[in-house]
Amino acid sequence: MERLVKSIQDRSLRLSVLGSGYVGLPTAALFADAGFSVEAVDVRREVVDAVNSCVSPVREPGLQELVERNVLAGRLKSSLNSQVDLRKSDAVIISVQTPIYKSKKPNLSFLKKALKEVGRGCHEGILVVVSSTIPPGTMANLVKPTLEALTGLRVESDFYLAYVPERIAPGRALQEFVESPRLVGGIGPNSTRVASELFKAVCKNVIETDATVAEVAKLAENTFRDVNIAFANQLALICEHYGIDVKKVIKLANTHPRVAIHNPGPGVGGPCLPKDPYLLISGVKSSRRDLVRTARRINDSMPSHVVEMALLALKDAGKEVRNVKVTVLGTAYKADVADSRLSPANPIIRRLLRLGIKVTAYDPYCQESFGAEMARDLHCAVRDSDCIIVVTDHAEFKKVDLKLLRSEFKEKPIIIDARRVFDPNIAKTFGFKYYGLGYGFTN
Ligand code: SAJ
Repeated sequence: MERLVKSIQDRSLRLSVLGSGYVGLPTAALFADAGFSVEAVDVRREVVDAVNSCVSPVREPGLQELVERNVLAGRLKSSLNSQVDLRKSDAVIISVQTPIYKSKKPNLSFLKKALKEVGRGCHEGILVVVSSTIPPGTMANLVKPTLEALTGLRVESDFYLAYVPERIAPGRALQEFVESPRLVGGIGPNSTRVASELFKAVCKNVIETDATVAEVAKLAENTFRDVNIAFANQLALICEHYGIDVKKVIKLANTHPRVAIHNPGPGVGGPCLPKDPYLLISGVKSSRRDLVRTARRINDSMPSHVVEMALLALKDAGKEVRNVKVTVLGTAYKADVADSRLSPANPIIRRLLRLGIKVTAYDPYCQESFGAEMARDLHCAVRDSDCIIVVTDHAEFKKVDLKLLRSEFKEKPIIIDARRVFDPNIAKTFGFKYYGLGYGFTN
């Protein structure tokens, strides 16, 4: 163990990172930048080729420079899984996806495949870290027995095994990787010690715990956020009922020193929040998970609510659905990222299209249109439009000059503001019918 610790301190440790996606590639690049020799491994040849030619296949602020600098310095290289010999690595970080099936049950097939590969290269003294988000108990009941069975080695005495969940949000990945406190949960104290030493080379604050606590804590963070947003969404519907503004309500409630309600929106998207609550509850009986499931159901119902708002508004304006054009602003799942994974724009656009509505989408960062026509800029997007639906709160949308834009629209234009980016009074002044999520006023 001391040899491994020393190789971390003098940076002679050779690290492999399995999975070069949104989490794996920043991980590999940051460890390379800290002075380690790092191999970023992936099954996709285009990813491997891109990294080796100094191009980051993941769009994330600062990552391109980091990849380029470290590939040129010879500290970072990328390889296909089939080319990797983990026997040459002193440590491996597993950073593969753990999606859920349609049934909402965890799909651990990518992790199991990675474990097989690690099992082949596992040798005495190696440190194996899992960074993928996993259901509670996976380290103790799947990862540990699988690796021990494949290698004949014992965790803690022959090799080291820890769970170190990632906490990085797209758009701020590099900064958060370094600055957010990092949980390090070893299978035992030796594993915790070496994993902790490794992550201290990059992360400013490392908190030691055990593997199962770290697994539940990681899932608890995202589930808490999902439940909080579900509450904000339900509050928005309550405020619509009472004809008051949820923004004012939340602002006032949050002046209480122990209250911090999140923002309502058109739905919860992205790679984590729609899935992690299901990982948290996957192994427990139904009487112990109803809050989490209800929150998921509320958040999943928000796209439908937004479409209903639009249909009512069109009806009120006397517009026939088969003759209207609706513009969706934002296909990214959240503000200022080029990432449309599980974006609420998807169910909103697809439902509008199914109703026979002509839909145009515009997003300053994302090319994904979910079947709508994609406009190249805002003015093209709203030209001859009857209604805009704000799905993503990109900074660009908050700065929109409604006065300037007004002439592009057809008569009696409608704004469905599901992110509350516009001032309702300004919108009304320039002739828009304004409907905001949780804004319980009719025009
Ligand atoms: N959203 C709301 N209202 C809010 C906040 C967010 O509707 O008040 C929506 C967003 O628009 C988006 C979704 O929720 O559609 C998820 O966005 P998010 O800001 O919660 O962030 P993610 O999914 O990009 O990242 C989360 C983060 N977790 C927490 O903040 C607890 C991040 O730190 C994790 O690293 C990441 O999940 C992950 O990978 O697990």
